[in-house]
Amino acid sequence: MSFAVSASAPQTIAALDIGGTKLAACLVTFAGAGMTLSHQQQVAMPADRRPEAVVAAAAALIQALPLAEVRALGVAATGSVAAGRVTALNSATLQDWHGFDLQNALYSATNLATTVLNDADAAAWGEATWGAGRAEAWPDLLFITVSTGVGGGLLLDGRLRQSRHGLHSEVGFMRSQAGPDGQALEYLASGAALDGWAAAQGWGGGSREVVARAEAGEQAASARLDESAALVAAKIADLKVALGLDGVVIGGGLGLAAGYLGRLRSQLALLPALYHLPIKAAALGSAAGLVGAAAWVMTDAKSVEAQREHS
Ligand code: BMX
Repeated sequence: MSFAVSASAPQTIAALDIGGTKLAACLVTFAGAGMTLSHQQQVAMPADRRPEAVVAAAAALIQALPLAEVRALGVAATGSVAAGRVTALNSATLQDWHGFDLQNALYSATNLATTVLNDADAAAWGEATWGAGRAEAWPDLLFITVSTGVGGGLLLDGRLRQSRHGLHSEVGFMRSQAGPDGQALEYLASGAALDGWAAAQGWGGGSREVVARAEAGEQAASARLDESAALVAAKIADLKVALGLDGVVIGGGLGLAAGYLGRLRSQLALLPALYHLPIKAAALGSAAGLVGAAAWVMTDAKSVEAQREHS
């Protein structure tokens, strides 16, 4: 889908983020050199996480927005995305999503031209163009969300890495232990992994309680967070030397929780200097995916340079 854009006239895009635990939507208006979010709203993911139920809840959220001036819909969705179709890698997050044509389903439900990106890819694009990467000379940028899952988005030479089959930059599905029983990072380091660990300690407050206890100085909680941060830091280190990354941006509910970024930096600092690189917090916070999905719709050239020239 191509969207010719006049640089001067304001353009409003509806944005939708389908995450592990919530659906969020807003309008994103691009005018001259500025970008504004408005009408932000959020609901919990429906208990039924199959495609039809999620599309119905998402369509209701979008239809509640004032759509008169809206020219298209940009979507950030958890799961691997190829040509608008979504496949869940983690079947606890989305059920029965096997190449589901989300782009077409949302187009049919809203009548808006729809473009779908993976949520971490969208957030990477949002942070590179309007967030923490904007002030940096980081053409090779990795975004990692530590949230329900652990997701990744990668810019190489200022271009968002996309693959024909959709399976790319999935940092959470890199394996974390050697051998046939090695678990993927996500099942050890994510918010959902910490929720499970908290429950096993008899704590009802999930990963948030782990963070609160660690901040209050409780040793077991602190060690468990360090373990998560060390696993993520090891992946960052590997990707830095493999890809020549300039910097990393961290997002997600756990990634942006008190103390997590500091733990990540400390764990990376324990490794030899060749693995070191700057790590920043997502400047757009939980809106990174919304902004990125909308910004992606706005530029045909799909390079950070083109996006900056445009804005
Ligand atoms: C999972 C995977 C990624 C996603 C990441 C973060 C699914 C359904 N999702 O690794 O595609 O980017 O989670 O997304 O397999 P979250 O919002 O679900 O945490």
